[in-house]
Amino acid sequence: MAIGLIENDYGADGFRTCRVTGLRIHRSAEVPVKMFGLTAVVALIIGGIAALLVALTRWEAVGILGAADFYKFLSLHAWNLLIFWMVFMEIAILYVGGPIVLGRKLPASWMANTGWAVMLGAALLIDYAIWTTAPPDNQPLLTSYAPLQASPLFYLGAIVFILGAVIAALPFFFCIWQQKREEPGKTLPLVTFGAFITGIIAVEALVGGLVTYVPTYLWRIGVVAHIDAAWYRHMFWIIGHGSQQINLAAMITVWYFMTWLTAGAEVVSEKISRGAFILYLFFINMGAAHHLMADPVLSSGWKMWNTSYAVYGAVLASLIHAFAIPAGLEAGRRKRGLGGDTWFGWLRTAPWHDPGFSATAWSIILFGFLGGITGVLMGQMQLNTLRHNTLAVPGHFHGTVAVGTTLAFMGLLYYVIRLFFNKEWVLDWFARLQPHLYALAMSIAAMAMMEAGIVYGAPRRDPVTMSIPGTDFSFAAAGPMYAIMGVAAVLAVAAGVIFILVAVGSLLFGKPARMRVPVPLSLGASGDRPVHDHSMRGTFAMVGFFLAVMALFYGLDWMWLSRLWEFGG
Ligand code: HEM
Ligand SMILES: [Cu+2]
Repeated sequence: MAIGLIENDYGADGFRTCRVTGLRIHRSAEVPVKMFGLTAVVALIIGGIAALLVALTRWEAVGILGAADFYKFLSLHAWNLLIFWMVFMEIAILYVGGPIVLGRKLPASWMANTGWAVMLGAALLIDYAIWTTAPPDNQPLLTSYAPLQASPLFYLGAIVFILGAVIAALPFFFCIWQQKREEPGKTLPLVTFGAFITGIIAVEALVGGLVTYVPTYLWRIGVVAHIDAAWYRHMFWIIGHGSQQINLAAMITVWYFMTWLTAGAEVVSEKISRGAFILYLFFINMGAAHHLMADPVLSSGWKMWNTSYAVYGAVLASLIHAFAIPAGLEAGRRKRGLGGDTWFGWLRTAPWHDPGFSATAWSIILFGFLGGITGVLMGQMQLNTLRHNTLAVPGHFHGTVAVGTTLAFMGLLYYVIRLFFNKEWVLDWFARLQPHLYALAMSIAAMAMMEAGIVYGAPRRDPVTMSIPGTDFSFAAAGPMYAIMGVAAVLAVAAGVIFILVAVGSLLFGKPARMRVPVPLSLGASGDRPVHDHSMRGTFAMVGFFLAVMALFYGLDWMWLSRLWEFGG
């Protein structure tokens, strides 16, 4: 059974031609994509179960877990979703963006298998360490802040996982190197270029992870006597924030890929989109400083240079992609004669019933409005104080990783099932509904967290949600927000369950895929005009609206902050 799932009909040279995209796919690249994709889905299941328990605890009317279990499941939630679900998917994305888009073999594919096995072993070790953590050890949560000590196995697992990811990423770089040697004059396709930038950012982050976790492990097992807490925080965010940069760059690469594949998008300006990826390369790591805004050790000048100047190079890059991708969709569809000559016909007639498209489209829209706007605001030194350590912080990053990135990866997986595993989706109707339900529910959950954090000051990482023990301080007023979050969380988990049922069900029981070239990939009547010659007015209107919303919340945040100052006076 498993062998049947992994294999396809390849020619004598190991290649097959994808009947939908026309890409030439080599076995050495396709098999690892499937392995990494499947493993990511397993992590999604574990992290999703933990999500339900954690959310039902924060919904104080249910309050399902006690404090010790809360932190155990919160740690499982964070590591299985933010690290394992994402990183296994990202390695798969490197192989799609590299060898598969280039029509090449994956060189040294044994390294892909080795990397996968090492990462899987490490992931199991980390889950085991979290599961068996007992005093005096603490649950690591995502940040494993020293000098609070976690299980030694946890640090070991983190190191091994990082090494595994580096091993798995290497064949991708070999592939790019071979391509450039054989065809030095040819530029890489944009998706490959995006994957390449993702890969470089990933290596930087992973090296930062080793710099953090190797000394911390040595300290934990007693080889090193002392660990400096400020040093740890500073180093940790190289990987802590760095892994979010990987998520972002990988997600944007998926956006370009999936809007092309499912809806006929084109790249309106290669130069501008590539330029935006390059901006990430230089500026995005400075964003790491936004995690240290309240840190007493670092100077204000350091914080401001990084978060109020340098990081806008990366914000600019995101704004460029936020324009370029919808514009490519609009112009590409207009070129194909899809949606008529109205402002938004191209969007209205887009394949919203196709979960590959709807997941991608919601990912783009909601990442921008929920994750992006709040991220820019709270990455700003003064406004950060409004949200610091409140539930608004998880509210923000569920807008980015739980709504945005997770939806994009789900959308990609729908197509991995169809195009690589060659299976039609089972429960077709549920599959079509799933991205919409998940997008809606997870957005509401994220917004309720933001509201609880900003308006009521509800703390993050706290199972005792109604009061601060030993004080008169009560969060009772936030009760309705916790309830909204709880109900939305249950719905979001339900949408996650549907995704798993469709994914696993299709692999086991799906009919052989019969999907043909989607209509959008063929050209319409005006297809001979270059893509940038077509109107993008719908996109201009939408990004104008987006910028207006961002300006509005920027103003609101400053107003709220000024109200806080009144308390002090
Ligand atoms: C059904 C989906 C999800 C629900 C209902 C959910 C809910 C929650 C809740 C209630 C918290 C605890 C907030 C606190 O007390 O501080 C949390 C934390 C967190 N979640 Fe999620 N989540 C979901 C999906 C995801 C996904 C997909 C990711 C990553 C890809 C993710 C990453 C995290 C992280 C990193 C934390 C913080 C852990 C820490 O503080 O160390 N979540 N989530
Ligand atoms: Cu960050």
